[in-house]
Amino acid sequence: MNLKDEILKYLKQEQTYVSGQELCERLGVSRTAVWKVIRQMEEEGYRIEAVRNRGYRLVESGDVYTEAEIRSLLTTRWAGQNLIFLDEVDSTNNEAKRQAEQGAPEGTLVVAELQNAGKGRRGRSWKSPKGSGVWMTLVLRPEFGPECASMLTLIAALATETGIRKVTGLDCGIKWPNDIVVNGCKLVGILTEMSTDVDSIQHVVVGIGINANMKEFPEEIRSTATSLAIASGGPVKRAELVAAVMAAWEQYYEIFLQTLDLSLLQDTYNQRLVNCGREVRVLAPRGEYTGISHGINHTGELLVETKDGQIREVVSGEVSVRGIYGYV
Ligand code: BT5
Repeated sequence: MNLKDEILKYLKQEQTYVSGQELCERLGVSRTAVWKVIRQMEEEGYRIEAVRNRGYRLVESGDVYTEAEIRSLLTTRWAGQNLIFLDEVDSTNNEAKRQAEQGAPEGTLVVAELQNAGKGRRGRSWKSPKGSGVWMTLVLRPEFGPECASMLTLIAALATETGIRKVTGLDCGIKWPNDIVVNGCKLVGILTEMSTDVDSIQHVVVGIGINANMKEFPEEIRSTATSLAIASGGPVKRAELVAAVMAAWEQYYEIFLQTLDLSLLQDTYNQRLVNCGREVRVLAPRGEYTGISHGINHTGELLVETKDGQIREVVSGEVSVRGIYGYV
């Protein structure tokens, strides 16, 4: 732990005044060193009260988005414990792949303030401005085969939805396979990419983009995108979101590993699926069709009942699903 991590942990733990002297003694550093870190923390958005003869007290923090703040909130055993925080990157998925190729361990999490080439599926772009979103990617080194990889996107959606609900209380839902929506607009996008060797996985990267504090969007996505701040009426603390999503991820992923399918998670997933029981339009490469969605099966395919009563198992990756009248 570096000095900032330690001071932050200490101030959070105590919740009352901690004297400069005590910090110096505990951490074995000079008063000047402590003072410098406190100044830096204030610049990052922490409000720290300094009272003569009593010491420092952490009053509150706004949307402080730093490595130390995320670390201080992580409750996981492995997910996100190897944390890489960057001010700017092309895409956290690309960086996670570069890290994985250099041997980064399972659970490595790349987080960036800004992506200058954020990616969606099939070459689409993902808007990732500075200061308002959670752009992050988790590295996995699974032992299961490539056929299981598409389920990871669904687990990520479940974890992200759980994390958002915990931090904001917002009633959002999953739009199969890779979106989270609220009020009919897209709040989160997920992009899973894998690198394989003949028939085994070398590594998988699971990228999650959460629109947290944006107040507006560029013209081309204005009618389909939204943010947590818009939907919940106020700013959210992004570090809390990262920690809550990682906690939920670790829990769901470990359940998934017990069976290597979604049989234990399917019911929870279907409860949170916005397009369950509704008429949907499936945009498949070989044409479009409509039907009633009945939720996912134990391997994550969406079950769609067409007019003739036939149940089709829609495989993610090939298709987009829309509501009959709009995006959801
Ligand atoms: C996705 O693709 O939804 C996957 C997005 C994954 C983003 C994360 S951020 C961290 C990690 N690093 C990356 O580079 N990517 C991942 P898709 O279903 O193809 O949707 C893409 C479409 O969503 C675009 O064509 C736009 O129409 C729309 N879009 C772009 N940016 C958006 C935003 N910030 N919010 C809502 N919609 C957006």
